[in-house]
Amino acid sequence: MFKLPDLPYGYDALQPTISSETMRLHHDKHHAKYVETVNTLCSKEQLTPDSLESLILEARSSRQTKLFNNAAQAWNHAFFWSCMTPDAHPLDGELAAQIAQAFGDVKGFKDKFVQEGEGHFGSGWVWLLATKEGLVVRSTHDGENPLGQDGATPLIACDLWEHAYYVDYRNDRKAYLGAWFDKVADWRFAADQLAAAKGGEVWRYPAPAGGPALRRQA
Ligand code: MN3
Repeated sequence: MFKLPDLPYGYDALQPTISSETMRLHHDKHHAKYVETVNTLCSKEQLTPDSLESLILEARSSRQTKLFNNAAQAWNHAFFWSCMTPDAHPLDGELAAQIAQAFGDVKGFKDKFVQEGEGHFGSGWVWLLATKEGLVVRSTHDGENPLGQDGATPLIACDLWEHAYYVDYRNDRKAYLGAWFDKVADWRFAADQLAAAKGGEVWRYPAPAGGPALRRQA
């Protein structure tokens, strides 16, 4: 069984950029429902995955759409909570250097990230990815995520679904993206992901409890 991870900060910690009302709905209702549905589907199909990551890859390759969408959304949201902090720190170090290489400078990167997110039609996510060709900004539809896609490592992601911003920004996705980038995006987390992409432990969803590991001991 996969657990819904707690937020790494309080519901009100990201105010005024993101209200506690949004965080409560987003974490306790939307994210919780994805995790619950994954567990229900796993029980029904008698699946005992070692990790959410392996389940996502398996569900994608076997075209189990409902399982994939819910597993990927469970992962994306936990990743997203880790991509934000009440204690935001400017972009610097190796991450800033690679951003300069790919986008000219931080402003060029912000413009690209916000434009990609604003221009993305419908629900999805906007990502900064580390690829073999350097850093890229990419958006994905609905629950889709970059795991297992051409070796890209996600460094940071922003939720483009309306539930992520409608309470606070109504239809102004661009304002949401700009404030998110400037005020709450955790560039230290992104920098850690970049370092890990070169040989280390990238972020992973908490391992399922009561799963295969327990049975192996029996
Ligand atoms: Mn969401």
